Amino acid sequence: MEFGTKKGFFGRLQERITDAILLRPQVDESTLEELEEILITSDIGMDTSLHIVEKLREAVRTERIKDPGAVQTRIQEIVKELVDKGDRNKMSVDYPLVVLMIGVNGGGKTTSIAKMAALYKNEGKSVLLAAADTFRAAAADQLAIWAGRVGVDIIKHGEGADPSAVIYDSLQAAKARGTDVLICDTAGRLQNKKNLMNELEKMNKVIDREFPEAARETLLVLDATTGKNAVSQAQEFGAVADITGIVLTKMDGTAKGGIAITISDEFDLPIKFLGVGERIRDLTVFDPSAFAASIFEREDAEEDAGGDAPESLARQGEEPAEDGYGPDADGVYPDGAQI
Ligand SMILES: Nc1nc2c(ncn2[C@@H]2O[C@H](COP(=O)(O)OP(=O)(O)O)[C@@H](O)[C@H]2O)c(=O)[nH]1
Ligand SMILES: [Mg+2]
Repeated sequence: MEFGTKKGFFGRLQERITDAILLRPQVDESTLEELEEILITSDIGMDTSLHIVEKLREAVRTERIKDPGAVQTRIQEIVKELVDKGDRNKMSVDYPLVVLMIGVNGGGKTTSIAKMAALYKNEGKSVLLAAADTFRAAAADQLAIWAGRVGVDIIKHGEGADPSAVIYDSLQAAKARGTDVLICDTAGRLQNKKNLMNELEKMNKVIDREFPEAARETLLVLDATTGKNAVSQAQEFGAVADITGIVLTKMDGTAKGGIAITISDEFDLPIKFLGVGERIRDLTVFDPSAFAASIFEREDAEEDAGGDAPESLARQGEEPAEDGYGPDADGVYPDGAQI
């Protein structure tokens, strides 16, 4: 899979780190200071950069690391520790499952919902989509087109409808049909925090009341190319919602992989998925080890941070079934659309 820059999520960062370490015969305090500067001037935030170097300094001291190669390995391990939230990096495996997708407009919510729907469908799960972004008619239409392509059902109301009413109807439908996974799209207006909070609260109340037995996930969708903005969105949405995970989109168009580390570290939020393109298959289940390994991946490296698409949602062991969702080799969907 391509990740936009041939050098992967970390772009020039990996080169700079490798040079800083490997050009020295031996690791010393000045190596660590240089590393600190490189990290701080990358898209990894100040606090997380200092955190990484602090852990590295401790390791160099206690483990008496002198060999540059060993430092590389240690950095990789530290990054893995920061992004590895164990089972929290995985989606709930309890069903029925209700997933609420939140995030600002343009972040990739609707597209990610379609991709997730395809993943679940591919695993044999029944999926229903709720078009609760009722702010613009186009939003529900866009979701309906994706639902058609993926081959899952959708519940939608007219423009301007109460989002919670859409959720309510979707919950009744999900219960009546025995749906495994209900994924709810929401509007991404953040201009008025109070409104957003009220709306999310209302939707959550409806779900709690109507479907208390369902497992829940609230995923914040963040556009990785927006760097620091994505970090402040994590903060703002985190203040109004119980976020259970992050979908980091547009990782194909950026070398700003560091944002995954910052968000994992500063907000203790698990990354669950990486969006790596606009097509239905361009979603990978986040793998902490593979992600950390990609820091030192060179241009010719075969591995990527997500593994082979389509990914399995299963925690382990279960192989996804092969069926014919999504575009053919030329990128043409069953409905003739081309993406
Ligand atoms: N390159 C790339 N584009 C993406 C990705 N995810 C979404 N997009 C694009 O980002 C734009 C906004 O996506 P959309 O799902 O409508 O965002 P929403 O407003 O949050 O629902 C669309 O043009 C998508 O095709 C991704 O992982 N990679
Ligand atoms: Mg949308």
